Amino acid sequence: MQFLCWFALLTAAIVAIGVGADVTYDGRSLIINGKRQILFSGEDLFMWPSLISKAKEGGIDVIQTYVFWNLHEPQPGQYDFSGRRDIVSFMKEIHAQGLYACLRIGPYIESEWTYGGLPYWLHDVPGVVFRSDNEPFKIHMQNFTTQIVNLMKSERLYASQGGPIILSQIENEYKNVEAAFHEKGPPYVLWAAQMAVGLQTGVPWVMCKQDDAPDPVINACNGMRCGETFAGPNSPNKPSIWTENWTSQYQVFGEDTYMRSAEDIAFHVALFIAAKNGSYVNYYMYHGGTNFDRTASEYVLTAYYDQAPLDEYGLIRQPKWGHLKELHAAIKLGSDPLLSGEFNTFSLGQLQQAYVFKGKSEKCAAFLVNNDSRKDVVVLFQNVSYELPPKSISILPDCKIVAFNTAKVSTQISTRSMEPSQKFNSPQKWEEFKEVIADFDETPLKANTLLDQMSTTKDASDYLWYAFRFQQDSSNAQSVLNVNSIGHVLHAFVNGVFVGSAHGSHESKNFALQNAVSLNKGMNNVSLLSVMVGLPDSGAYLERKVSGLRRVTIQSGGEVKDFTKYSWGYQVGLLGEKLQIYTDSGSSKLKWSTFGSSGHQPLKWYKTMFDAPPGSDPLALNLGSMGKGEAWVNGQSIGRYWVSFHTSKGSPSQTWYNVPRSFLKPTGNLLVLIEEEENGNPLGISIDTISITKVCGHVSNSHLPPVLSWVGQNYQSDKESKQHHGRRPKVQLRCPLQKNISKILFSSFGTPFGDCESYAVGSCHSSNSRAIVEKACLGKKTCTIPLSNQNFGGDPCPGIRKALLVDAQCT
Ligand SMILES: *[C@@H]1O[C@H](CO)[C@@H](O)[C@H](O)[C@H]1NC(C)=O
Ligand SMILES: *[C@@H]1O[C@H](CO)[C@@H](O)[C@H](O)[C@H]1NC(C)=O
Ligand SMILES: *[C@@H]1O[C@H](CO)[C@@H](O)[C@H](O)[C@H]1NC(C)=O
Ligand SMILES: *[C@@H]1O[C@H](CO)[C@@H](O)[C@H](O)[C@H]1NC(C)=O
Ligand SMILES: *[C@@H]1O[C@H](CO)[C@@H](O)[C@H](O)[C@H]1NC(C)=O
Ligand SMILES: *[C@@H]1O[C@H](CO)[C@@H](O)[C@H](O)[C@H]1NC(C)=O
Ligand SMILES: CC(=O)N[C@H]1CO[C@H](CO)[C@@H](O)[C@@H]1O
Repeated sequence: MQFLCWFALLTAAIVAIGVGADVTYDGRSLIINGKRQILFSGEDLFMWPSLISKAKEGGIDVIQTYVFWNLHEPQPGQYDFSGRRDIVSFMKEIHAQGLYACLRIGPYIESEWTYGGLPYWLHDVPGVVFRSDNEPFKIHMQNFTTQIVNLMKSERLYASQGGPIILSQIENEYKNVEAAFHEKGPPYVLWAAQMAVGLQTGVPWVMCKQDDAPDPVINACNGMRCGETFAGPNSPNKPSIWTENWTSQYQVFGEDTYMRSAEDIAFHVALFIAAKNGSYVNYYMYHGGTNFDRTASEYVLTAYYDQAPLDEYGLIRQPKWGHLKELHAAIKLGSDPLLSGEFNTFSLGQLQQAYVFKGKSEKCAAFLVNNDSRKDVVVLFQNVSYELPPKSISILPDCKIVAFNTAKVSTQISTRSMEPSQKFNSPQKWEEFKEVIADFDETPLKANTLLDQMSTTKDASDYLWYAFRFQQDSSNAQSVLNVNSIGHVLHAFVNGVFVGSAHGSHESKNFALQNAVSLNKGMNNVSLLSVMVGLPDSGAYLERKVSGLRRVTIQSGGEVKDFTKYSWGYQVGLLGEKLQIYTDSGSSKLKWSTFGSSGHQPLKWYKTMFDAPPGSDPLALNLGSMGKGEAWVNGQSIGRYWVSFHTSKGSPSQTWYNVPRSFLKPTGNLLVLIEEEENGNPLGISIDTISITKVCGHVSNSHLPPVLSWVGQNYQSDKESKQHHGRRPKVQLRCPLQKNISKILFSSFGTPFGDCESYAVGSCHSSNSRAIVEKACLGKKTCTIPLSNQNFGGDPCPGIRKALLVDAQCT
């Protein structure tokens, strides 16, 4: 019933707008309006109202977000807070839904965002050294931070003014690089803290991973296992805050998805609360979304944390979302003793530990931890036996009844499907435009050396042409072109003919291209297109990082000609980019050809029109037939795609690319792609709808609170156990919005084999299983089926622990 208190508190805060909430902290937690708080926070990059409400329903109290300097100040002194950049409206939406906000200003943010959020123009400020005790950097950092804080203040968005913002962050994981800055590091930390505090927001500041954060800035933990790794606040007066609990991991092209289970996340969150006095946990990410445009950093995928509790498309990912929701509720049931009780810990066995919080008036909450990753154990706690599955924590909000165990997932598992809605398989629908291969003579910029790609393009494009020409005395078919590059992809052309491509990876950025080429007698033109897949986002001295070609040689017969120091011509970007041919107006500036008229060759633009698929399901382009490039819908970039870079398992890291419905008109939408590779085939593209099509629940008798199933003298009747939070095991199914359960694919009460991915009837199976479940669920949006003999018309196998597995289709 903490939830009621919680909402009451917020209502009070909203009514009290103008008066302002007082946000302070002590060694236990943040204190808002004099009240201690345990807070669960969800990180997200630009969530829409429905996402905020799904987060709230999942037991999230705080929305934490970064501020992206390079989005908001694209040119020095020119600020942009329009459209997706409207951070004020975002804060107001959070407030309107009764949640708090944590604003991570940075302004260095890393976050797999291009250049770590710093605008590229900062690189060209004379004498600048990023993130150190360096005047030019500090001036710009202070200006931007002040700009954001003043904007928030002018809209009265700090909790101290009655707004939602209860915390702000300055810098980001600086400890990782501090040593590299030698004597310029520590004074910068001190300066950043004082500068931030001096802005007088009326709410606390945090520095994450900065164990020496200067007072009164709170040092916070980032990581996957803060319950084990966090050394704790650096002062007894500061609370234990976890700003980034990675719900999975960001993904790069060429790598497989990292799956972090709901059980593992729940274990570490419960441990942080129990063992580290944790009072604030933020999920990184709760919703990641999409790196539209060219905003992802080096090699980082366009989809960002699709494995988060709310997936890339904003759909609820189960069981992660539901399991964490139950965890939040269980922890909050014990808020009183947790926040004001006395703490004790004692051993329950070799690898088992109890963490007990005893409050006034005998209120008590306990966490029973089994750190044995293989064995199920039974422990005795206050004379009662509890069964603890391997690597799990049971939460007893009253020190008696288990409200939650981190390893027992009773939430349904949902399956997401992509269904083609429109195919683009007709050649008549497409037009194409062959990108012009840059030629030395035509290049606008010349230099007698290989230039760094970043300082040449200034991030205006991923593409930089490096061109040269040379005289060859004889024609020689045996020549070999050798290029060494550090960023990130290379396509090579000799005399206008494609000769080969090569690329590096997130792990190894150096790569070489080595291709046989045939040279003409006389003049030869070599054009090398170097392509970056995002700027770097981390490391010390980011401003010194360079990219692009490092060495170029041609071997002919026995002779090696080195062109590294030679007369080079440069062109930033492609012609199609310059003309913005992906926009309505730009696409009419040139003559498109019929599809297929220019044969197979890399570097082609493709264009088609399409109508928005009916309905409201999220949409994505299936680009599985393409190679590498970027795609635009009505002039808006939906990001880079790269499906030809396969993972070790032989599949693309990302096949589907999010197309928000807000980018679309009902009819006549313009789709344009630049395809860099020869084999990309737009005829295989489709626009797909994305939805949850299947839900499955699997619970067994072991989901009963252990006091019921294990200790004879403590056995309680069904009637009694119902009073204990209604926690009788049951399968609960829920189809997403606008969908009902249309078919029961499998149902077995007994001892079914397997799990929700593959299953079969076991030796014990109630013959009523299907009929009972169909009756309860068919045609409904949600249904609940209790796991009880009574419900299934009798016990199919007395004396045996039973389970119920139901798999259902949603349409
Ligand atoms: C910083 O902000 C101040 C006040 O807005 C302005 O006068 C100054 O030009 C800015 N400095 C830089 C380097 O942008
Ligand atoms: C948690 O708080 C208790 C009581 O304030 C203290 O004894 C204990 O050391 C703290 N634990 C950590 C990990 O900070
Ligand atoms: C659990 O065991 C692992 C590995 O043995 C150890 O690293 C970790 O610190 C332990 N955690 C707890 C909470 O005891
Ligand atoms: C546990 O049992 C012992 C012996 O029966 C008894 O003395 C003690 O009071 C009991 N403790 C609790 C917490 O019930
Ligand atoms: C090389 O480029 C020059 C200048 O555009 C052109 O005149 C010449 O024909 C090209 N040579 C070859 C072999 O393509
Ligand atoms: C789902 O069921 C409800 C009530 O049973 C019904 O009103 C609704 O039309 C159904 N929706 C679909 C999409 O079948
Ligand atoms: C992104 C990142 O730094 N992930 C780290 C998260 O924590 C795990 C385990 O502690 C590390 O292995 C990852 O590198």
